[in-house]
Amino acid sequence: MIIFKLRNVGLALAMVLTLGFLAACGGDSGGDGDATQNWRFVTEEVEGQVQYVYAQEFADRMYEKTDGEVQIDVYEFGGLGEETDQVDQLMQGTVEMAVMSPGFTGDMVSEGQLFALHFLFPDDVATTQEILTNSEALNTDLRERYEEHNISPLAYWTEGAMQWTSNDEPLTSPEDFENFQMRIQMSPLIRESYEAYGADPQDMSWGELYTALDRGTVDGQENPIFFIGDASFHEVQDYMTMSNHNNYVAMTTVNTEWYNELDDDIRALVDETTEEMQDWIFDEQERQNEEFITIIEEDTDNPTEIVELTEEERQVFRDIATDVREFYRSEVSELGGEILDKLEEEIAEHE
Ligand code: 6CS
Repeated sequence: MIIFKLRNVGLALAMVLTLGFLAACGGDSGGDGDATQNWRFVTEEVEGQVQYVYAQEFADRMYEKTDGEVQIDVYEFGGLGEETDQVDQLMQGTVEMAVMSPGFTGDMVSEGQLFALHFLFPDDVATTQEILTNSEALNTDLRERYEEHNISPLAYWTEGAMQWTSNDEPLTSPEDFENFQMRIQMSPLIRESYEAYGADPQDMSWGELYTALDRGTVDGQENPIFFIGDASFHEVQDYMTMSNHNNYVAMTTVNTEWYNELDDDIRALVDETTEEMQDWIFDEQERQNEEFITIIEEDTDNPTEIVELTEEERQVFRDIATDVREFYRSEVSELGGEILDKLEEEIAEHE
C-alpha cells in the first residue's frame, strides 16, 4: 500500500501553533485535547495528475490558512483501493475528502449520471467550467441528492474534453462502434450512451485498463488527453479521435456529517478554498492537456494518429446522444429529469 503524506516536516511546529489558532478562531479540539486536525483526502489519480495536484494544492492552502492546524494527507489512486472503494470510504467517513468522478457513483445516485450525457455541455471548456461552478441545478439540487448518501459535492470542475482512442481504425462514425469493446466507468448511463452508438461497453477500473487495451480485452476507451498520455494508453492504441464528445467532470466531495460538524471557521475556510481552486484547477488541467498532446504527437516510438472529427461527423453522434437524454429522463432519473431540465436551461443561457 502506497501512502503519500504531506508536510510531515513542520508537524511539530503545527502542534505548537494549534492552541494559538484555536483561540483565534474560536474552534474546539473535540474536547480530547488533541488540537491538530488530520484529514484524509483521497483521489482517483496518481502523483502529478490533475486530481492529485488539486488535492495537494488544497492541502497546502488549508495548512497555510490555519497556521498548521489542519493537516491533510493526500492519497493517490491505489493508496486506499480502487475508485468504488474510495466512494465507500467517503460515505463511511473513513476518509474526510475525495475527488470523485460521478461515473463511479452511477449505481447509487442516479441523477448524477447526467454527466455521462454526450454533447450536453458547450464545446468551449472554459464556458463549461463556468457552468459547473455556478449552476444551481448542480450545486444545490444535485448536491442534495448526493447528500442523501452522506456525500457533499462542494464543487464540480472539468479535467478537460474527452477523446476516444482505438486500434485498427479511428472512431469517426457509429459504424466504427459496431461491436466495439468500449471500456467505461461503472455507470448505467455511460453504458447506454455507448450502446446507442452500437458498442459493447465493459466497465472496469482504470487501474486495469492499460493491460486490457494491450491484450485486446477491450478495444478502446475515452479520457481527457493528459490522462491518455500520462497513463500511457496511447502506447497500446493506434488512433486518438478528437471527438470532444463530453467533458471529464470531477467533484470535490466531503463526508456530509463530518463537514456539518466542522467548526464554523474551519468550514468557511474549506468553502473559501474550494471556491479559489476553481480557477487554479482550470489552468492546471489546460496546462496538462496541452503538454500531453505534444508528448503524444512526439512519441515516435509509439506513434498515435490523431484524427479530428468534422462538424458533420460530430452531428451524427450528437443526434444519437440527444435521444439518450430521453432515456435518462424516463429510465434513469428518479425526478423525471427535473435537474437535467434546469441544467439545460442554464446551459442555454450561456450559448
Ligand atoms: O478513466 C478513468 O476512470 C480515470 N480517468 C480520469 C481522468 N481520472 C480518474 C479516473 O478514474
